[in-house]
Amino acid sequence: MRSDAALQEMAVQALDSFQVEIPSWGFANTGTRFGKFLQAGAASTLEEKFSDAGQVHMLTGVTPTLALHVLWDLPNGVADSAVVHQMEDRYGVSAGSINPNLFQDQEYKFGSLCNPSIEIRERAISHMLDSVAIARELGSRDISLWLPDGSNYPGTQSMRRRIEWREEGLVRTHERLAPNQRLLVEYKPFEPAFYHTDIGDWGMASHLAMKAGPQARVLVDTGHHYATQNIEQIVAWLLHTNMLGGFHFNDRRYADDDLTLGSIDPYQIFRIFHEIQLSGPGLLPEIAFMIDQSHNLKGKMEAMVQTVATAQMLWLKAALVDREMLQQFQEKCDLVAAEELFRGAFWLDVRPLLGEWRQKRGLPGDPLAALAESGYVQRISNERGGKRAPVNSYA
Ligand code: RM4
Ligand code: MN
Ligand code: MN
Repeated sequence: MRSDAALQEMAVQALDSFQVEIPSWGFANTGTRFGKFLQAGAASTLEEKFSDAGQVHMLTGVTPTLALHVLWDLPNGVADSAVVHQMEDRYGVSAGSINPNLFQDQEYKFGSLCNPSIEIRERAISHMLDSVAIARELGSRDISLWLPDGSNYPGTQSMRRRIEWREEGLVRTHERLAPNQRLLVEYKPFEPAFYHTDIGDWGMASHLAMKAGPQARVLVDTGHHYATQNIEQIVAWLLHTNMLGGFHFNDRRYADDDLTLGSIDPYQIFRIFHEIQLSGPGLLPEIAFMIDQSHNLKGKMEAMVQTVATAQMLWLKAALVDREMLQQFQEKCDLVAAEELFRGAFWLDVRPLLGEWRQKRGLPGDPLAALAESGYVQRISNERGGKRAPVNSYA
């Protein structure tokens, strides 16, 4: 049995090492393809997104960066970097990963980097290069690409030629990276295309990242798998091959539902965190933990704070697995002892440990309660409620 003092020490180490990036689009009005329910407090300007992110960071202390989506947040490209810098200074949060947007413009109806038209492919590559330039200007390490390309009907596109086009686009993007930058390649099995997706799974993403160059890695979005897939095993493989670049965290019940992390299956995130912690702390700076959620019904500020707190809790639980003992049980094939030890850590109520850690750092012990008490949501709802906020159109 480990002593309370030992557990506390482990908890401090684990929590000190954990940070997570929040997405600008998590504060904006989004919805499903059937409709959007607008929220009075939703952010519609870059400044409002930074302000919301600043609040989340103030309450939790672990979200120092904000992921930006180029077309939504920097519609004028590199020229908007100066405004972003002002926002960073004003709200105490820095620009995080830069997300190119290849899914919105009418030109991309039949694909972007994989479009049969060379003009459209060039346009997509030039957007990728702009994104690299924006990231450089903002001091962001990661360019995080989700490619929406695919097709809806068998025989209507050459999957093989599209592989070549995609490889070319990624190689050319990689050539522009500064030495400290990375290209993250996300995968998703379907949607918006329903027959084939050009980067459909982690194997395709791994291949493309390797082909692109040494600074490319795979991004795992926890919502982008078929229902029965063993995501932690994918993570174990990506760690083994040194191809894991980061995560987009969210939860799902059916598909890419973008629900609050841990709301449906917290055990899965625990299992993923366990695989990462098995690799030791040295690798952590190489793994970008990011949230990718959109809340159609739930309050956006509350959802974000809830998510960050859940991520911390699950990270802490995974840190408390007695890995040495687990290994002994595994070697002896003592199945029940191994399983009980493993899920025993998951059953632990770590909220007191987390509360103590927060208080020692001058943070509110219960950030969700502190958010409610602060009146921030009420204030932004009053201030922003009258405006008709632009609505991001993704499902
Ligand atoms: C996609 C994917 C991307 C995200 C967009 C908005 O399904 O998860 O990462 O940027 O949604
Ligand atoms: Mn994602
Ligand atoms: Mn998604």
